[in-house]
Amino acid sequence: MAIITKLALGAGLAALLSTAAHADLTGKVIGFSQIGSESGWRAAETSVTKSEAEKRGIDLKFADAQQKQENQIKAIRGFIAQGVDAILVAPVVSTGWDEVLGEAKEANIPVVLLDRGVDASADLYLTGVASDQVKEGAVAGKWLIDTVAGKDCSVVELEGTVGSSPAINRKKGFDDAVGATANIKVIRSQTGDFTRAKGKEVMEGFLKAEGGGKGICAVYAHNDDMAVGAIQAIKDAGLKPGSDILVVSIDGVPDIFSAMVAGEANATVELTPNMAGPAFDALDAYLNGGTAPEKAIITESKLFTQADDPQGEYDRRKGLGY
Ligand code: GZL
Repeated sequence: MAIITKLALGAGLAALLSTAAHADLTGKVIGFSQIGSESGWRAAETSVTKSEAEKRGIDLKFADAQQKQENQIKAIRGFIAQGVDAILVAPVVSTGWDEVLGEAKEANIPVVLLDRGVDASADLYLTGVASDQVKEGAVAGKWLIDTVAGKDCSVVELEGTVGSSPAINRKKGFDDAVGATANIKVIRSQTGDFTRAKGKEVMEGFLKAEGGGKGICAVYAHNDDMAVGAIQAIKDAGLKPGSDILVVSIDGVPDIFSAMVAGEANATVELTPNMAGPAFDALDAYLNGGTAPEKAIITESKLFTQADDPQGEYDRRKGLGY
């Protein structure tokens, strides 16, 4: 039974402490198979990973998969052929990894998963650094339950990439939370693939299907980028996001805080972009000390609303690689 190590640190503090804690990976060659740059959060994770690697003297080999699993598998095989010391993977979807992870294991190259999980045997990777994605959905659901305070509320849901662990888990957390109430109902749910453009397009469809939006009380988006797209669609339909239609999402990127300042978004659950710091610390202990980390390293999920100084949160994140 994998013991969960809880990292109760916010984004800034985690970056700070991992600098202090970083040990000797100088000269290590580490491959990083990144999903792509589909969202502001993903871009921040990439820039934070590169700066964390630089701080540690790591030779990071970066591969952008443009959100295609076959490109990730190709990149991982390339890292294996190069004989890298370790591999980081942010797996775009949960299934289809057993074979290539088995090849890395055969080559004795440790793999660390970042920000998403895989449906594969835990002995095929060293550890995974991610948030508790079910909890993120539940926190968003509880915020809505508390906010509507018993009033009837029809919600539309913008789901993440089909088959990805955050889409599966954030849906479960939110739907289970609101499903336990008698007044909140998810009336439509569709993937927006974690992007602004798709989030806007799907929200436009929801608004059209629901009498121009009159029937919609709230939108729950699995990430802030889809929420920002939905905000634009709501405004184009002549409604006020944040009041006519409540907006709750996940990630905590700067643009959701500027939307909160404008009164156009209501709540977000923060996801630290610094998954690499804990990943490199685990690799250091393993490669230099033979210490096997826990199988899951869980990062903090913190709710932010319009009451939590959104301008200050925007300013604080601007310098964090977004
Ligand atoms: C979640 C991460 C998600 C972000 C999105 O851990 O995988 O992927 O929430 C990103 O912004 O696309």
